[in-house]
Amino acid sequence: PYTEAANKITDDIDVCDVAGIFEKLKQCDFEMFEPKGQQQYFFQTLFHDDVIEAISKVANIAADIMTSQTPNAIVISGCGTSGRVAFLTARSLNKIVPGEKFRYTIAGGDKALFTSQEAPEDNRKAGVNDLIKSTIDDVKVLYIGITCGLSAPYVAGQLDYCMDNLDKFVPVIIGFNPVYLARKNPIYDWDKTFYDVVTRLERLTSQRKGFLINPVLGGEAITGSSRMKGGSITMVILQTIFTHALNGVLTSSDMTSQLECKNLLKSYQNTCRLFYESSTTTVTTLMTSATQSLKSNSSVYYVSSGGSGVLGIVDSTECIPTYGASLDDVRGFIVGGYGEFNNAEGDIGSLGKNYQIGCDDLSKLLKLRDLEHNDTILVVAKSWDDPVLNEIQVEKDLGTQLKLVAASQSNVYVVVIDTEQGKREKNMPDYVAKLFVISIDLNEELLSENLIEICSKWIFNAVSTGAHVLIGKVFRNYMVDLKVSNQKLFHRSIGIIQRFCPSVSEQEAMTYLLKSIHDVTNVDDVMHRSIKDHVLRATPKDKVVPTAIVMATTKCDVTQARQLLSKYHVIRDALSSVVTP
Ligand code: S6P
Repeated sequence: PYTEAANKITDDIDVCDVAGIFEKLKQCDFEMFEPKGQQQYFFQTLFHDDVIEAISKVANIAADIMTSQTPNAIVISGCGTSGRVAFLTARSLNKIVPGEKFRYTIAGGDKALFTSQEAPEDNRKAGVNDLIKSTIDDVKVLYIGITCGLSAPYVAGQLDYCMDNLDKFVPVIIGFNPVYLARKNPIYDWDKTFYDVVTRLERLTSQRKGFLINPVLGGEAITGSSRMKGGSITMVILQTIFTHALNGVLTSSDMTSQLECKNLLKSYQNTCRLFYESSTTTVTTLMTSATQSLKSNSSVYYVSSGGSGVLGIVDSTECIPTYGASLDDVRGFIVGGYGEFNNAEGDIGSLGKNYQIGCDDLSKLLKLRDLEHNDTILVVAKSWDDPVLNEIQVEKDLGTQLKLVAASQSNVYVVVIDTEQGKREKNMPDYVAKLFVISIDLNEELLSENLIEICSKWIFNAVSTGAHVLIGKVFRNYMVDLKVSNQKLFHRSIGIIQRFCPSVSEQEAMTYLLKSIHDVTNVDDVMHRSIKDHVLRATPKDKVVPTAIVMATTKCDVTQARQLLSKYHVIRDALSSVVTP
């Protein structure tokens, strides 16, 4: 699948400096709109007529639901990043569309907004239950399931349920593979695969009873890390659908409607270009600071307001499963805390520190940090009027902790995304030494909030990705030390082993993986177990895939492989010592 393919652009990202990493991330993001390489000739891309047509049709249905008086709803759903983007979208639309018509479901519930909950992704029954629960009182429902890889069982279950109940549901799937590359592996406790379910949807599309929006984007910068391009283009598509619906799409002809969608998508492409053109110094400086923080066992803290605050929290959450980061490595905070975050389950801060997301929580935390820490605090403001700037614009004498840290050794960076050139920057307090302005000239009044928000996602994604690459978490463009915590990651692990040991077959790669998961020299006793069992055993374990790679490369046993790995602090160094280029 394209969503699991390594991207040639980032083949050597692990040996690049900050400028090189920034350039590669930029090239990869440009591909969202214009994929390079052969796939553009064979598969539909974002601007393909079929994609635009589907977006415009879904916008029509959304407009209908948004304006109707009957109890109708729009449910957006997904796992991991896809579910978080679903939440972000529903949250912001409920603020502007009356009637709380937007709902989200995410595998693992609201906990999954802040921590990685990968096992529930494989639970298709939980998907169905969550969907039924959130739409119990509704007559008509537009269901938008997001699964970048066309693979998540949680979404498959919901989609199938919608197709069994077409009198109530209009199902839509957003993903980034052609249908024939949808996942064909069996789903636990079910006789259907994702492929079966999505081909059923494909048949419905000709009758306009269902819709499939699946442009190909080119591989992710870090292989399989769909939080990046996948998450961004999901935002672009959802925002295009709903902006178009809000624009009064019902009154326009098909042709006009499609043209308007195309123009909206072009605004994002234009913003992406402008963003990368004007942010090199800012982002590379931030990457360098974040790298130094992580290297010295210190933390990176993001602080923002509104949707950008949510995106900072989302980015920090993803560092844990993507890079095996600790809970403290990268954390996000939002101005106004839970009151502003506005998730369905409300304040769940009592569950632990990772659920504490307000600026007050950050202030308390910083009080406990001693001055030896070399933290990076990144404040992203969407304009000169952004409330986040008040968090740092306090009188020195009032002494908020955020200010105190600014005055200490910590690095406080303030980035203002400035779309109103000419409206001068307010006086920043003199302790904010590091002020960066990313100037983007936007003409799109209606979209501008969304366009700026996505820029903040690109900043957070680049900083966290760059820093983790620079501390050696990535080998070539693979995150090899992934947690094998669900079916998708189990299969990805087999692919990674084969990538670094091309002489081993898929079956052999799986054997090495099982040896590493179960700590055995002979897999006969474990081979027959289900993938679910293997995943359960693998989830709490460290270095499962690197151990398998060392075994496959050097033909040693599991104990010897672990011994070799224990000699190195950095996985990249360990694997470079055994894998020949
Ligand atoms: C990816 C992220 C994951 C995925 C999740 C859903 O970078 O860490 O949490 O979002 O696995 O994937 P998909 O393909 O169903 O959208």
